[in-house]
Amino acid sequence: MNFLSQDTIVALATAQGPGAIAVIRLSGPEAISITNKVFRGKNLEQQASHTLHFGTIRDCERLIDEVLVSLFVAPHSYTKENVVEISCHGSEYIVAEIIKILLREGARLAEAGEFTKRAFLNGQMDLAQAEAVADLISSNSRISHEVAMKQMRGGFSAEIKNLRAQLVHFASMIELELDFAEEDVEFADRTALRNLIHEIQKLLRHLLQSFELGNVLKNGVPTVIVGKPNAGKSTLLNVLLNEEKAIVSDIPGTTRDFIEDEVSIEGIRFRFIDTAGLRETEDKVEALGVERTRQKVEEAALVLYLFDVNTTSPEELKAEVEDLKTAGKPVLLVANKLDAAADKLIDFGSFENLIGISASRHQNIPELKKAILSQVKTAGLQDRSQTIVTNLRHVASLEKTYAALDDVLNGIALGISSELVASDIRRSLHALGEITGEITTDDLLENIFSKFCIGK
Ligand SMILES: Nc1nc2c(ncn2[C@@H]2O[C@H](COP(=O)(O)OP(=O)(O)OP(=O)(O)O)[C@@H](O)[C@H]2O)c(=O)[nH]1
Ligand SMILES: [Mg+2]
Repeated sequence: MNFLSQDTIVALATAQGPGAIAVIRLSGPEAISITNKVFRGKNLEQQASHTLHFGTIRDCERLIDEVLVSLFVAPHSYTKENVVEISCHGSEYIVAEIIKILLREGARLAEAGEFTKRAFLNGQMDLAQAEAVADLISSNSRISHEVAMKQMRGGFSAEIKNLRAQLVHFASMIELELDFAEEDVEFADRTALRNLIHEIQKLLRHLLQSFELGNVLKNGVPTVIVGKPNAGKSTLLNVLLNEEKAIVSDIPGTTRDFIEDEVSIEGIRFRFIDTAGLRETEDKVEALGVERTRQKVEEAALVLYLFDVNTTSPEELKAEVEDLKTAGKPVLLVANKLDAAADKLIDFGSFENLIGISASRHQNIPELKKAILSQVKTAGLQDRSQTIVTNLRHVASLEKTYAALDDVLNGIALGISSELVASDIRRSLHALGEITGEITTDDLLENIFSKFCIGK
């Protein structure tokens, strides 16, 4: 596949705002010649690829900045086009001036994700790899970084290609099955075909199941801390965040609105949400807070139910657990203020998923973190070679592939014509091809790359 772009695009590749240096990037047939027109130093059009050149950028005779220019001559660049990167001083004014004169010399402003889109269209990377570039940029924990890096380097694509190869193999078996049909070996052959499809579906199921974890890795785990007023929820939030984020006081009903922040535990991001204590109240503002707490429980992936062991009876806790169950979320019961009554925990021996702590004394917090982690399905993380799907678009395509294979199986069971079976196989191949971009539409590309930042 080769996509010949006429335009030369330009954009700031580093973050907006002042910095030590800023990098302005150009890509396209005229990238080097346009830069050369405003650059004083060596003649850039006569330099080798992968070389660096010091010089100045001038607007006619006015000196704009001293810069360092990196040259990448097509096809040896990120986009496979001519690429120039101008490192200038990181002033917003300088950046704006340089881009302005590059535009005047014939470049045009890049659209969001256009560099990476060109890299994809020119065959530098497939679509799943291009998407991983965006994931890599936004990765913010050890594991989300690891998964994005693996996908960008083609790990996931290799898995999809492997599935495709198996399906193509399957298609050829169908032809074989046709040949053998007349020789009356149909039954055995079909069993083999069915087994192959089952094998492929098993792989697909693995990939689909990995999304539960993949989604957690990408978006974090919203974890809501609920409980009666004064249970110590805000104290616990502060302990987990390692920061005095929420106001703590001995007045029940201190927290009115929810307070949240993110923290990483063993490489997985959790968003902890402290809430207004759950109770019947006459106070209008507090009542609103309680209502919002219920909403937060709806949105959460995990609920920490915190209670004061000194003032809560097992019967009360049981009633609360019943109530929480209706939300259908995993609940971890956290008995707080153990420092004041260490032996009280025995009363709660019959509860599952219960852990005792003292938030204010920082007791048992590592154990609590471990318990929180255990609520997240991290099974896939043990085996570092397993592919984890993190992208909803990929899930949709995998599901389509799976459904098409179901149709293949049904077709075989019903003894429909081989042509129809073959058409269902093609459908499954098509759906897989959407992931790596063998099959694309303009809308799809627009949708994917418009979410990138400008300059990437
Ligand atoms: N002894 C003891 N006191 C604690 C512990 N954790 C919190 N407290 C105290 O309990 C009181 C209430 O703590 P908060 O963290 O404000 O409780 P909360 O659940 O956020 O309360 P509301 O915001 O009113 O719903 C404060 O006086 C804390 O110092 C603990 O582990 N042991
Ligand atoms: Mg509070």
